[in-house]
Amino acid sequence: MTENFEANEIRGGLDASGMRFGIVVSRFNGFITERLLAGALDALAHGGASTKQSDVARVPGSFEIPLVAKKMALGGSYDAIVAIGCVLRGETSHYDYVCSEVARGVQLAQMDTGVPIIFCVLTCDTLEQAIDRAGLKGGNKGYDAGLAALEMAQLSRRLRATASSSAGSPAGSPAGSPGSSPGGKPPERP
Ligand code: INI
Repeated sequence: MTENFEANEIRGGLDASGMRFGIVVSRFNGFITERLLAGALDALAHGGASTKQSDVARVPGSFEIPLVAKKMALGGSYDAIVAIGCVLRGETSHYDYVCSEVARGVQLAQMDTGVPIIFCVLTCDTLEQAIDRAGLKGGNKGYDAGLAALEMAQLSRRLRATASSSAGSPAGSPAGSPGSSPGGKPPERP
């Protein structure tokens, strides 16, 4: 006889209730990054988030994003963070250094802290390509990042709730580690 085992699927939805979001925005190529920020805030509003549920930190350039994203994550009060920047290829290898360090730094920051950090750093050859991705032909990548933040925030909460219901510890608290609270202790390193 065959039995029908159904897997328990854990998904993140797009409901922002009770969530807090941190957004780091680079001022370099602000013409693009401000549009991406508007798109991200639009997506969070789509999930029901009021502007009071998000804090925006501005940094000089994309290279500075990972440190500030990590500091926000370590604060323990955000369910997800969105990292917004725009790097345009110039005539030197500067572009390659900034691109690789911001990508590596953001990934390290989210792996170190356990807080989802959505990567919304455009890396384009031309300004036209960036414009297309900040509200024209390519849609708005900031909006996509906002949706990803909603989904990852909720998925992380659900995973924490699942883990604590099997371990018998408190569940459903925002950000970071099991049992952490807004403004509380920084999440423990995994
Ligand atoms: N920062 C960007 O965000 N985008 C760029 O295209 C860029 N370019 O081309 O130089 C850029 N440079 C600045 C860099 O991110 C740092 O702010 C700077 O090097 C100071 O650390």
